[in-house]
Amino acid sequence: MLAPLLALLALPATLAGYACYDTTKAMVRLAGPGTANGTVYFTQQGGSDEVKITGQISGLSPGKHGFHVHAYGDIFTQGCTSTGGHYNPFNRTHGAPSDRVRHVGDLGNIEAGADGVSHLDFSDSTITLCGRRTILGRGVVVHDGEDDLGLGGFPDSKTTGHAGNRTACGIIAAVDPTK
Ligand SMILES: *[C@@H]1O[C@H](CO)[C@@H](O)[C@H](O)[C@H]1NC(C)=O
Ligand SMILES: *[C@@H]1O[C@H](CO)[C@@H](O)[C@H](O)[C@H]1NC(C)=O
Ligand SMILES: *[C@@H]1O[C@H](CO)[C@@H](O)[C@H](O)[C@H]1NC(C)=O
Ligand SMILES: [Cu+2]
Ligand SMILES: [Zn+2]
Repeated sequence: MLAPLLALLALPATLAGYACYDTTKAMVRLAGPGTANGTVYFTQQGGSDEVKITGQISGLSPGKHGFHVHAYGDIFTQGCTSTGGHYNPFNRTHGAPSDRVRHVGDLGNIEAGADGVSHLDFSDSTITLCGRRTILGRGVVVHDGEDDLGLGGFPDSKTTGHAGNRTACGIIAAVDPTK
């Protein structure tokens, strides 16, 4: 009696995390048009809705840079442009990672030090590596500018966070989780 009720209560959270049955791992190699490049890993333990994001990106200008999952993994047709807009399967407005209303792909900003290197080590429970709204096969984009998290008041604040040009991008590929 109780189990179906609990399942129902858990259903409406469309943006809440989606646990993978098995541990799943993915990586993205980021490269130009700009000077930045690097590698980022996404890891989701079996049974957990939390995706860990780790890695390093170098060649950035010091400061904050918008960091998003974009809708497509197509870096072939027109470079970073053909990755489309932010991954947004629920047609929401742009927001901060901590906002209830956000694009699934809204991972906020990464920050580079004076050496131009950004070390990534954070987690997100809205993106997922499995199920119908997996980020596998989609794109990651690093921007020249800072993501204003929807609050900047610019015409594109509510769609792109006014983060400016795309300096690097790559495709999220599944990798062997035991390595
Ligand atoms: C990656 O970026 C670093 C730092 O800007 C640079 O020295 C290196 O040549 C770049 N590597 C590639 C493959 O572009
Ligand atoms: C997405 O939302 C906007 C308004 O926020 C609406 O105009 C548009 O029709 C919606 N698109 C879809 C596919 O539902
Ligand atoms: C964005 O890129 C375009 C094309 O390379 C360039 O003309 C423009 O100045 C860039 N914008 C900024 C703000 O850097
Ligand atoms: Cu972006
Ligand atoms: Zn967004």
